[in-house]
Amino acid sequence: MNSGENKRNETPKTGPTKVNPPVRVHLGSGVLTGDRVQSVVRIMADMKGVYRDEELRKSLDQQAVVYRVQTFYPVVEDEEGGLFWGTTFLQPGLVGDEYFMTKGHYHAKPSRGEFYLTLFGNGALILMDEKHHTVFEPMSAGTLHYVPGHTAHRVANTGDQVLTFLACWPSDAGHDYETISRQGFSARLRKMRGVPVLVEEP
Ligand code: PAN
Ligand code: ZN
Repeated sequence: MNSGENKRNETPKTGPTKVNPPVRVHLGSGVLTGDRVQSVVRIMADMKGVYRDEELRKSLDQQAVVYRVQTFYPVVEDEEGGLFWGTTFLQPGLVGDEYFMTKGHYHAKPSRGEFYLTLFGNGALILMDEKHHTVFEPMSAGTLHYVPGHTAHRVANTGDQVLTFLACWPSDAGHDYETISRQGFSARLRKMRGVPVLVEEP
């Protein structure tokens, strides 16, 4: 047996992640089931400093669910070369004239991009580049959004039903919430005469 054959028969150090039973995306709801799926819930109390009117936010039910995220972790966090998959369920609602939204973040490894795919509802993907230029892309069932690297991203629910979207991002992307919590986005999405309008911050 030559060395080449020996090498072929060696057990690889890493290999496909076995998931049994398979992870499922329930297409009627977006719910993920299976091994290695974890959930986080964000309630109004977690949204400190996110809205223009912090006093109003504090006066609302602090236990109200704003969004839930389910994530499938086939590899450990920070592993280079892997991917994660998630579903976000963002409730409808307003804090003054601002829609319920996700906290928003840059990736901790800023070059890492991401895909979002809207399943249900209507919303807006708010994107800000590192020069603090902010735009938004309308979200509705079937819209596919590419979040480039070096771009902060946040989603607002502009509709009256739960906004459900799928996401896929690199396992070494990480989440930098701190920069957004300190600086915010350079524009706010506000409901004006019934429609979402991006208003630059002073
Ligand atoms: C998404 C988001 C999810 C929740 O999976 O993490 O929509 O938003 P926040 O993380 O800003 O609270 C994603 O962008 N992952 O990278
Ligand atoms: Zn992200």
